[in-house]
Amino acid sequence: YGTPIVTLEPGERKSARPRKVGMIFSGGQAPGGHNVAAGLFDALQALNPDNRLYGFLGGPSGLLDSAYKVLDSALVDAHRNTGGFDMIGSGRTKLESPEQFAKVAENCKRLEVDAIVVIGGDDSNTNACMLAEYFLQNDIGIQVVGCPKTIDGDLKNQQIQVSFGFDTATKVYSELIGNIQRDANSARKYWHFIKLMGRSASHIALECALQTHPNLALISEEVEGMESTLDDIVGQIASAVRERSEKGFNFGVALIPEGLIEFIPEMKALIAELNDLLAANDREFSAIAESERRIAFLSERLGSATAHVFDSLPAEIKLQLMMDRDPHGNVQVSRIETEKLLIVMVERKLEEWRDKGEFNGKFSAQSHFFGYEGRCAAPSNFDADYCYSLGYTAACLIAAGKTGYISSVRGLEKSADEWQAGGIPLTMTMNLERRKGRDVPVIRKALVDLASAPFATFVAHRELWRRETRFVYPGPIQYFGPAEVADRTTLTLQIEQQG
Ligand code: FBP
Repeated sequence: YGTPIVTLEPGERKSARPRKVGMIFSGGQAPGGHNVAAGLFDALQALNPDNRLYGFLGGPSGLLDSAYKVLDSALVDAHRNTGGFDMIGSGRTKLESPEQFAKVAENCKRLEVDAIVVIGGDDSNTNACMLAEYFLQNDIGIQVVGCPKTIDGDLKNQQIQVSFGFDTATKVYSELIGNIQRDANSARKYWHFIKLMGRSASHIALECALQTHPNLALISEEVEGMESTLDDIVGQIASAVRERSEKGFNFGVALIPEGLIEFIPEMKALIAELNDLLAANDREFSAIAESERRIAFLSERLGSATAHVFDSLPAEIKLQLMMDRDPHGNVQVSRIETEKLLIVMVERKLEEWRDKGEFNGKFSAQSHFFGYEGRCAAPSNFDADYCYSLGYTAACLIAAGKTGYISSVRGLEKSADEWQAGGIPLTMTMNLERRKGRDVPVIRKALVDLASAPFATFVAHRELWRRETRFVYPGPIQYFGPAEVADRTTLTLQIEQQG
């Protein structure tokens, strides 16, 4: 705590002692991970050709099991500019207890690894910080450096402009949304409900909306801010369907952020109560095999208000809500088919209106979920350059003896030759949060800021996009051509920098 931000400056090359450095990918895939490895490898070779890079396999568990591969030039070269984390794999094991830290120390000591690079999101970098602190306090002499990764875009703050992978993933999704919009506008017979990954935060949905101008895009943070109920949201979508139908447009595109369900107050209360119920009745509940009995078991034990919400949901959604939680105790939102839930509920609402003579149009819907399509795409030029720079910078931080830092590259709105590389103390990115009854330091997930310029830009245009058909079809990622096309960043980043 209390260490300064550092920047890399040109200087004399000094000879550095040979080192062994370990790296892991932690959590979900994000385009550009292999370029982080390439940058790290190249910098280590430039610092001392005897340096060695070890890739621990399958994420944090590789550090605990001492499962690794030596990353040599043949392996690294074969993966440059490719998507995915398949060179060494990734995983979601949490590395957080002192026992685990001691095991990592023991394994690294045996291999003579004296620095670890953790490529991960908010939770993984929080844990990287704890690991660095543990090594310092116990005089273990292993350095830890983080790298900001996640397509979700929620690892950002005053110091970190964007996590890697967000740029490529949103460009891939926007291409696909554009293709669907073109189809919708050609056939003119379907409403397409498209759920987009992003876990809790709606950065991906917002960026894709800015890129493609759909008729509707829900932003979970706004839903929470306005305390909208499920019925409000369904009403809002159904009204848009009716409004467009009255103009002869029986088609449209609606974007739905993956985490929406957790931001609707009554659903949030339901999920919280289900979490408690499932934890308290684990054994009894696991012994029930039939879906209907599982549903009844929970319905009988919920409070009356939450039971009412639960009972109103289609059976598939009830079952999805009771699926296993992830290792962080979160509902696996990628497995809850919110897009289908909304289609069913909008259909019901429109039928009610039809019976009352308030709707006489057509509504036929298709559902889609875009997530895995974009997480391992070949990195855009931006992500390829950004990731390589993050990896190269991580090696420089290690060579400079830094620990508890996150590799940082700033000025990303400018061209790559003007970027500023350096390191941010991880503690500077942390806040105290109450978890399981204790105040613990964590890197806070950055949700969409409703006072931000990107959100304001969206709000200024959404009515027009809803009423009319102003679709934009961005097409595929460009790798060659003028820099303003091939190297352009996300609209979120551009608008944020313009203020
Ligand atoms: P990270 O936060 O680990 O980068 O994961 C991102 C993400 O793609 C989320 O958008 C999504 O909710 C989740 O991973 C899906 O997890 P899984 O890969 O385990 O299905």
